[in-house]
Amino acid sequence: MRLIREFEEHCLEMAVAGTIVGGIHPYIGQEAVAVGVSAHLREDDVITSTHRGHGHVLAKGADPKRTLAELYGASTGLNRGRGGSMHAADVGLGVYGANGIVGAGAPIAVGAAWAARRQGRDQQVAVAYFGDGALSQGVVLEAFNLAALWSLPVLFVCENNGYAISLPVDRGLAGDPVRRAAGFGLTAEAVDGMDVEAVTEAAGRAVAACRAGGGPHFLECVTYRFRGHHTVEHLMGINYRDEAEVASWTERDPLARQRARLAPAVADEVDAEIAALIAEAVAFAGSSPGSDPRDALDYLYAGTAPTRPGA
Ligand SMILES: Cc1ncc(C[n+]2csc(CCOP(=O)(O)OP(=O)(O)O)c2C)c(N)n1
Repeated sequence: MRLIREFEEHCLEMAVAGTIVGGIHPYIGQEAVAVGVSAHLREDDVITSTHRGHGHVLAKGADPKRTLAELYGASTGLNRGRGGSMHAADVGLGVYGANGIVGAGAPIAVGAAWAARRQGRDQQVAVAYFGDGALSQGVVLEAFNLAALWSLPVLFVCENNGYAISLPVDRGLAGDPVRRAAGFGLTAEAVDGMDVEAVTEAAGRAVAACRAGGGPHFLECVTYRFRGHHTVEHLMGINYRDEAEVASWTERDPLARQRARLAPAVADEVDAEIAALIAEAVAFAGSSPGSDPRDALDYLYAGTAPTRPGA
């Protein structure tokens, strides 16, 4: 959690400074979800992520140096600096990509689980992360349906942070998320998404049941983003949330809650370790060459077809 928090604090500064171009969507406040779920994932398990994806990608084990380089647009980035914040992927690690299209990761996760079954990889689980706003996207409901129909090992993780951009969940979503998922036949429950131990416990049960052939599961993680929807909002000072509401969630900061459970010396050691990792990532990304614009069309197609004149 500390790695994700520090990574994103740095990214926010770099977005303001212009080193990271384009908006980023901070995950700060939601770290317990990605960490609690990832605690049970193996390297060959698959995740699909969202526009708010740095936490998911890092928690699955992506190299912080190459992830930061990706956001810097550097050629040493996870995707050679071509994807940036909203498209960070690491297929070898089962990270099938952050995704700027709300809900788009859910059918990809179902496809990955289906492919794993067809290829005899029965123990593999696919996790689809998405927000409360995605719960009303047709593709997510289709994904629920097919995963249940085919009893696939998919864990759907809904991070209910209370807002879809500025739309409060009680004005955008009819009914209850858990009941909505259960209506499709998914085993569904809600959990305190601000408590890493609660998420770890619930995700552990869900992932184990998926692996054991228990069909798809749904976890509603009730959480909150401490910052704006994205950096542009942050920079423009747009606000639609009540100060008292933000303060009451900030008191439930998952990092502070977990720190209180650790011996102070252990917490200090973790902090020092993370500070060193971030310093290393910043040095690596900062000294890496940028992507070459002349190669803009490379990697668009698989195979050997030339992608630029004369190549
Ligand atoms: C299909 C689609 N519709 C609309 C958008 C514009 N959009 C970007 S983020 C967002 C809100 C998403 O809210 P939620 O799923 O709750 O995730 P959160 O931002 O809260 O993490 C919307 C509507 C989009 N990117 N894709």
